[in-house]
Amino acid sequence: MNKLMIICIATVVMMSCTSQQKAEPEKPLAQQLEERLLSLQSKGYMAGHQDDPFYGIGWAYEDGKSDVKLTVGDYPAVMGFELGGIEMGDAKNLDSVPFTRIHDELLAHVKRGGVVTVSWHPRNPMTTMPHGGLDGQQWPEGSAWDVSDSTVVKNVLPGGRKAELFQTWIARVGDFLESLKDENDQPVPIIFRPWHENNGSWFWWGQKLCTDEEFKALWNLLQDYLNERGFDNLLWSYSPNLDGGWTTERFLQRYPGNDRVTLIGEDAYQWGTEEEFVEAVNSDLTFLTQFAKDNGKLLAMTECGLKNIPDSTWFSRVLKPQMDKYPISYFLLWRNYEKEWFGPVPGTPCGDDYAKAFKEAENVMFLNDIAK
Ligand code: BMA
Repeated sequence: MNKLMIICIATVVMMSCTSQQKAEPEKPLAQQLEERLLSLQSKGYMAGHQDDPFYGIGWAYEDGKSDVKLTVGDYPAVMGFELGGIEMGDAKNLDSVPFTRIHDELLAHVKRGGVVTVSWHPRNPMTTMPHGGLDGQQWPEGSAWDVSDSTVVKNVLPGGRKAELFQTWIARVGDFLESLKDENDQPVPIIFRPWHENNGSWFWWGQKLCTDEEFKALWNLLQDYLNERGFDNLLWSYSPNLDGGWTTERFLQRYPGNDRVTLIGEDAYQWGTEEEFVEAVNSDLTFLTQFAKDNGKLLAMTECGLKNIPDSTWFSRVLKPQMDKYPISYFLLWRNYEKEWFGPVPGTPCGDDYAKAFKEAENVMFLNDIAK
């Protein structure tokens, strides 16, 4: 054997060792996302927007368009998508966005390096009709906001009158999530945020609509079902609503458990005065920061905003200073729907204020700041 052959054999042996080392199973996608979010936090927090690529103020369904992009020249780092209606097998969600479009835009955002989060406002399984909303139902009858009956959660649990129907609903959620595959036919990481605002009583899974045990059983039913289907790409997020007075005891009453949640946060809108909002947000984020730290959880402002932004300095004066104080991973402004908008409106004073507050800030990340 000459020297060259020995070198060749040695190289092949070394290479096969290295490839064996590399053959270790990949970490679950949700864990990879968790680690990415943790590492991004060293630079600050991400800007997010619900339904960002679908429509904005004065436009709808124009490829590549986004009110955040029109305002600051870049997409938000985080985009939120909504599944309400998928449970019925509807072609469009409750906000009239075609599911095919949700599918494509969610994947497009992941492909460009963005982070995605998914919420679900399912109809009321006790009162909804086959074509929910279209058979003469009066809003909110039959919707997620139909709180006319406080036995809904109990009835979707095993043994309940709607248990079987509910199984078909969560199966459709599973099917849609399963369809979210990249061009290599691989699943993509998703922050999944079901049963939100559960400390309020405006959804059928809310505080006064079910017991703590029923709520937890509802959470577990959906989570266990999706886990059994093998999803390892869902990073589970628990987000009640702005409260203003969390105590550990009360927060734990409906908290699904450390083994079931990776990210905690809350939905915080300024519906009343600025002073009340600022006080409640600070009280809650102080509590949530400590809880997240003690329990090894990520923290985010999972929804927020001031409806129609009547104060054009709100982003810089009210929102940004509060977000700066806490170790949040992101904040997600709700959708820019013609009749009700929460994100920046391009070419207006609130848009300029948003750009000045967030785009020019060192500690706030948009897509290009996080894309690999
Ligand atoms: C709410 C509003 C509704 C919408 C729902 C789900 O807060 O924006 O108009 O249907 O979220 O996206």
